[in-house]
Amino acid sequence: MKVFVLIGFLTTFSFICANPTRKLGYKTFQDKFIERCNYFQKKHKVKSDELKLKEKIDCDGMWKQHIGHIAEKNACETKSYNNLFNHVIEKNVQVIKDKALFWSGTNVIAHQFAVNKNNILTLEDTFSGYIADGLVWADLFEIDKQSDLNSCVFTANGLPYWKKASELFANKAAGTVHVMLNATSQAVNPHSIFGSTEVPVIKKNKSITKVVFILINEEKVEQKESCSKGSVKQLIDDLKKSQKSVDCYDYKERNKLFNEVMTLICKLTPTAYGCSIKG
Ligand SMILES: *[C@@H]1O[C@H](CO)[C@@H](O)[C@H](O)[C@H]1NC(C)=O
Ligand SMILES: CC(=O)N[C@H]1CO[C@H](CO)[C@@H](O)[C@@H]1O
Repeated sequence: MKVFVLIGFLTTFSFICANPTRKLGYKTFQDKFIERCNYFQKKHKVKSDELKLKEKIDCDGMWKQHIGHIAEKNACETKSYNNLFNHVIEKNVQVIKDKALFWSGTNVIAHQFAVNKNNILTLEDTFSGYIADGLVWADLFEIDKQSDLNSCVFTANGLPYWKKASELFANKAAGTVHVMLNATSQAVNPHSIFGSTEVPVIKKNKSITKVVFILINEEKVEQKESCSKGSVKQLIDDLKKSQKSVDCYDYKERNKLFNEVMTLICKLTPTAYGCSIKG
């Protein structure tokens, strides 16, 4: 009896000592992931809701089968997430028509904007984005493996997962899509998720017929790029070659939507370029 207690104690003790960070972060990650997976399905259950999953996903099962043991696979390879996306998530998510908003370098504004508009959805509103939003993938891995992960997981909160999720989002988008970019400097960064992952799918996907750009700038200084200059101009030309219809709005070329975004920027950052602050 005493021996068992002692062994139990030693096992627990050595586990805690050997994996202090993993133990803390791992559990939180697991709990949040499963909890959000269940909550998402409760929240989106009306038939007309395009975020509703086609079939119920067993959240504990999904964790056990596809995420819990991810640390034993190569964290930096998108391949490690193939089964999760190809066999569980993809077949259960619906097409998002005329509502998808892609963003890059505009995290806060894009999400704030999406919250205000019920006809705009970001990746983080969809199932795969929602369940992992803000979670730190490095928490799933042993400390001694973490140095290998610096190249991907630490830099973008689990890049391979987000790469798969973004790819899926672009694949499921249809009709008109919106893109909110940071025009302060290079708006279409080839190393961003948008530039590296979403753009190629958007170009290829024939279901996406129109792309509407909204170029913003939250800094004090004037933006470097516009609809007619820089990386966005290049992308617009490419999209037109891929038979997409394109609209682009910036500080010179405004529409109602741009003005709404501008109002939001000035509310959150009154010192931003183009906001008239008194005094
Ligand atoms: C927008 O781009 C500028 C220049 O690269 C950068 O300093 C700024 O942090 C970016 N804004 C956001 C919200 O990422
Ligand atoms: C080529 C490509 O990526 N096509 C996808 C576009 O989006 C639809 C859904 O809207 C997918 O079914 C296609 O596979």
